[in-house]
Amino acid sequence: MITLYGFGRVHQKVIGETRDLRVQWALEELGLPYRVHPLDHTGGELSSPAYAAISPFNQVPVIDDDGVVVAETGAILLYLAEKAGALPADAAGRAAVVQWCFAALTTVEPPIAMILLMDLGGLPGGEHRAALVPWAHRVLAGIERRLDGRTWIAADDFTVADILLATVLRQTRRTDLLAGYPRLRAYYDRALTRPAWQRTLERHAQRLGATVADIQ
Ligand SMILES: N[C@@H](CCC(=O)N[C@@H](CS)C(=O)NCC(=O)O)C(=O)O
Repeated sequence: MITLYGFGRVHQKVIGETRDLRVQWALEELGLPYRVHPLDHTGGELSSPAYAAISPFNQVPVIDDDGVVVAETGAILLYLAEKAGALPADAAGRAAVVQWCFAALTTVEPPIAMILLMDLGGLPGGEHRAALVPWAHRVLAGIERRLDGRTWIAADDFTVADILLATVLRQTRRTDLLAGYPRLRAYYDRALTRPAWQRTLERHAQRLGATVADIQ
């Protein structure tokens, strides 16, 4: 049985934003049995020696699959997809999934995550935020081009790369950054109306003592 180490208590401001959602969505989507081990971040549980032993940076998420411990969201999602037989059979198809996982996390996410952090008050915004906006548009325009004639980002079928990209894009949901990108907007809606994401939101909200409306 897979154990997902996720948040059980975390600062109010980041409920609904955390990366354990990405792993839980993958588990729900792939139909793998799992349990969640809820950690109390506000109570310092991520800094405990027991958690440090499995999480190199004292962060969430981590999974433990009967002794196989994996940290880092992208690595976890690729591990789970491989375990579930949900990666393309051919090398080119697998490489495309890996490429788009990395693209989501290392090319698309940096400007978008920084803007979110500023909007949540975790970093000063102002001119710093203004400088990030053109960078965000550059990566969003690249995704818009990639989605020409495509339903999903890496393959004909939905893959874990879509989980990463859609959850990265979700960080823009309280901004107007996606306006002007019709393919991207439709892609985003297509991904986030999937039943597995809806189940993930419900379970996450329940665990964190919030409502789906609070975190959607
Ligand atoms: N590169 C890591 C980043 C993990 C990460 O930033 N986790 C955040 C939650 S989304 C965390 O645990 N924050 C609490 C802390 O750093 O104290 C991944 O993709 O898994």
